[in-house]
Amino acid sequence: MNDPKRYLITSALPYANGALHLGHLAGAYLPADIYVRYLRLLGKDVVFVCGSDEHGAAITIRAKKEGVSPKDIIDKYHELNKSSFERLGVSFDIYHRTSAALHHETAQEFFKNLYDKGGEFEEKTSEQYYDEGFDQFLADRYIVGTCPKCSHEEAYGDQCENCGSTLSPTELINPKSTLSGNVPVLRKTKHWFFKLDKHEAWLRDWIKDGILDGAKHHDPKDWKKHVIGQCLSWLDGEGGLQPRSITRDLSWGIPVPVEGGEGKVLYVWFDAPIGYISATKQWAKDNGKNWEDYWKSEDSQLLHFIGKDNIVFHCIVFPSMLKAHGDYQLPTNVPANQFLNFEGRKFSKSKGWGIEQHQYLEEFKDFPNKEDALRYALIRNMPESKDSDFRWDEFTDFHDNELVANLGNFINRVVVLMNKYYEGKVPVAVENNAFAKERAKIQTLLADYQNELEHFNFRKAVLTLMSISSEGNLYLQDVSPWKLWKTEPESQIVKNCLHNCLQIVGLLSVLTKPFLPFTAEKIRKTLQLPAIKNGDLKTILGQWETGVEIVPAEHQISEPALLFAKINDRKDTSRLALINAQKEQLAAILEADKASEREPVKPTIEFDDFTKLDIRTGTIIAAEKVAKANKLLQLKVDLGFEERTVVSGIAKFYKPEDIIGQQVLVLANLAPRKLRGILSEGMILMAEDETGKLCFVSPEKGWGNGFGVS
Ligand code: B3M
Ligand code: ZN
Repeated sequence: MNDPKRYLITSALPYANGALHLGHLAGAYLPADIYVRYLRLLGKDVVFVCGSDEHGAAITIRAKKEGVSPKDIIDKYHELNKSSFERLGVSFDIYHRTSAALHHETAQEFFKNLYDKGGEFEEKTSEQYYDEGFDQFLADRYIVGTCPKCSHEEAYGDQCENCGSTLSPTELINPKSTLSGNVPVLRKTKHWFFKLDKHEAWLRDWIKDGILDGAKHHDPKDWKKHVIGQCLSWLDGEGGLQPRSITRDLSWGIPVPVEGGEGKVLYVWFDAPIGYISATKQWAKDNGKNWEDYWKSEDSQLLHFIGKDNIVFHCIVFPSMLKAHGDYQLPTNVPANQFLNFEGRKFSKSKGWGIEQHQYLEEFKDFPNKEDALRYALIRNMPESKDSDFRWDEFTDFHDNELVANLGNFINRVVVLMNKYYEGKVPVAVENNAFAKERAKIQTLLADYQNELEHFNFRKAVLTLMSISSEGNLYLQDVSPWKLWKTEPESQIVKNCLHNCLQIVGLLSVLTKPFLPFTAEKIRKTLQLPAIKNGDLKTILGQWETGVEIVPAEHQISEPALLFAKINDRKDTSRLALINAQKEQLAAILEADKASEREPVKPTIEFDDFTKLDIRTGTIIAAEKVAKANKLLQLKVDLGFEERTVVSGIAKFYKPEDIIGQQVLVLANLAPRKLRGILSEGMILMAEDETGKLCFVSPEKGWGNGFGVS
């Protein structure tokens, strides 16, 4: 397994019901693209597949909301996401669709195969929510209600987006149909369940020890800890793995291809991962290849790049499906990422918090090398092992301090000097031993670069790339050829120095490719070297090691080209203005959020309703804690005409001894009620401050007790 013949790399198939944001890009697409580009540079046979996931209730819900057909929705977002990926340099070999006929056939065949085997599925009749008004069963997403875990009132039947819990519709408190708003009823319906429980034992060996069918399949040490941790929590969770329903009562989706399946479709999470197979089939067809080489041969490695919310499907459910089918290879790794937040919060489309890929491309259309600027910021902060945060200030710092001041500056200086001293013609190096130290240092860094990439440590890998560029800068500074050139323009030291620097630039032109593909090609153009092709990394690594020139002597390079333009530039503030505009939008959202918290939330009342309230001034004359109730204080309030006992929920904010003598407003005609056995005869008016603390609403000092308030 150490040196596979082929690689099949997948990125999660995004739902075609919306545009993708930067969090998606950093989670499952950019890391896969880096890895794939790296493999290609090594000359490996690799196929990178992705595409739109076009089934599932989320798509029909969106269509209903917009009053269009599901097909309109998927066509729109398929195109939008596909083109945004392309523009950002995500280099899929195919971006397929699960609405394609080939996919429908493939998924149905897969289902039939497991069905015909017997023993993989079981049929169960169960009770599911049904909307009587709309005359249909409700997919989990069509039911909302209160989350039993966190009390969020708009949890979906399959998941609470507030606390992240996985739910089943019957767990929701006060369930409602999103179609009609009515309370759904439970009705019997038949479904097919995939017997995951049957697969538990081998899955455990496979995940924990990397053992499959009694042989070593992979080294679990190569898997990310959080991925294994999540898998084990499923495997070792209460009750272990349970059969999972893989059909739904819906009309949008892939029809269930067996008797009794009329009116039902495959559950979207059953057909979506099969989408990787159908995408490979389509790609193979288009390119005269055999798809089975990639899926069924032991010489082939399968890797799934996903976000952490998809781990169970890619590490437990889909591998079980593949194993049950037989003759498919299982993934050798699933390097899932955690989540990227945006300026300290979760991305939220409804709140406008975050930026979508296509939005970035449009809003930054005049920003030089916007694609790589974004890729770089996302890689530097990639949520590889824990959640991370995208911030515009960091975007600016990474860009100006690293891309501009390090990489761009080194390449620019070398190219400028080359043109100035030698009209761009690479000088011949003679007795070049002085460079041996730097050469060896870079040799070590090259090994680190490869090692980090191979272990999906893309943050570290890109930093190593930057270290190589720093090495170049240091060397150039150290020799400072401009000093010598002034007096000795023909100096061999100057020639050697620029020759050597140019070799580093040549190296960088290839090393940048996985991360900064646009920059890489720009550097190639400046060097007047051919566009990068598969296997080039292997070639240059060999050249570096053996001292063969990457950019040969006498070769002609061209004038410097702009790679990156500083954001914090006093002469041209346009780029900083773009960043500031982003930050201002966010500040406005935060402001609006605060304001909306203060908006009236209760329905309007008539004046007569208001006059029913008898609010009086009073003074607290005694206060004590209520036994066994840490929130409550028992107060005695002088209302002028009488003393009242009032139980008030302010114990968290005030000590009894501190509030004796406090003037207050009391709702005096509130019906008395017993709290903890004490009759409370009124209510003290309190206001909440911005920290959530309750404060007294008091009459101006010096008022007597018992006066009315209007
Ligand atoms: N469409 C969920 C998601 O976009 C789902 C992934 C399918 S991968 C086979 O997060
Ligand atoms: Zn919740």
